[in-house]
Amino acid sequence: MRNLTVAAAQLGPIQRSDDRASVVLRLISLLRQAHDKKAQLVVFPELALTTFFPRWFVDDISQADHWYETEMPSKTTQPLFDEAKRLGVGFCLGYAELTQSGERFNTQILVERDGTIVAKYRKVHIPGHEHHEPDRPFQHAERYYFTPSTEGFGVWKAFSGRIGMMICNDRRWPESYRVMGLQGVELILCGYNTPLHYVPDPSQDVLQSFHNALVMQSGAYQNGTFVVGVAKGGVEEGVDSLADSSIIAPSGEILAKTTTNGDEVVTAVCDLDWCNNYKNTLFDFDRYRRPEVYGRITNQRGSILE
Ligand code: CDT
Repeated sequence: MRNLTVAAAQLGPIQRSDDRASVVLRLISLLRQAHDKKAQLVVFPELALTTFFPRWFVDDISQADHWYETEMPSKTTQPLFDEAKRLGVGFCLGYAELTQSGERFNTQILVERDGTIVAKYRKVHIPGHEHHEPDRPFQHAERYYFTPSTEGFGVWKAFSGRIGMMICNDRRWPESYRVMGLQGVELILCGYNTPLHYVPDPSQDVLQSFHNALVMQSGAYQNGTFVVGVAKGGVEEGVDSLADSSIIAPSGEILAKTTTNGDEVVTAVCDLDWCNNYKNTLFDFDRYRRPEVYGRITNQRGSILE
């Protein structure tokens, strides 16, 4: 048995007027609640330090610089690192990153129990639109604010297991899980901000909760891995977003799930050896996969109709 107690630390809304320091206090409170529940690793949502700012468009992107982090930890986020180290708890945190060379990424880091950053992941699948769409009730201009990462999906040895990360829209793509599955991933950490209203096709609105569970439970089962999905939920600046944070086993079963759309912690004991029940049987990749007939997966992007 390789038991790791993992916490999904869901956030309720962060309004535009909420400053970083107040958000960091909320994160520290969640960290302490998770520690009280014996958590060793605490997972926070995507863009956990600010409101989901891609819902607004600015003509000059430098006007949005204040939403991004230029260093990690920073003076404002250092107290979170300090408290995590003091408690001996690791964490995973999503934030907007502005690099020294001016690149903008939607980023998630993994921090070990000694306070060191052991891994950084930058979002691969960037959803939404590039340009201002004034007829929408709210923007989802992630493709304006973030460059898609070309680094792909890594898996890191940490917390006595193999840990991978993905961010929000990545969870809807089977390739995200599979690329990590092929590196033996045992625990995938995923923060998300998912508006309940999907502007391009509102018929999907009532299915948001179903689709969220569908993709993460399938990804877990088909790759024999735990998946932790953590929301920033509730009504943020008038936009209602999905909560439903959950911890999913390699069997595809949900082990823990939040019941509110506010700040909330749920935990589960994850025996990472459970992954082998799937990795060594039905999903023994080396025995059963047929990569020689999967060429289209990497050779083409869109469908080709003949
Ligand atoms: N943050 C993020 O990636 N959200 C998307 C919303 C749908 S695309 C407008 C998601 O896949 O949940």
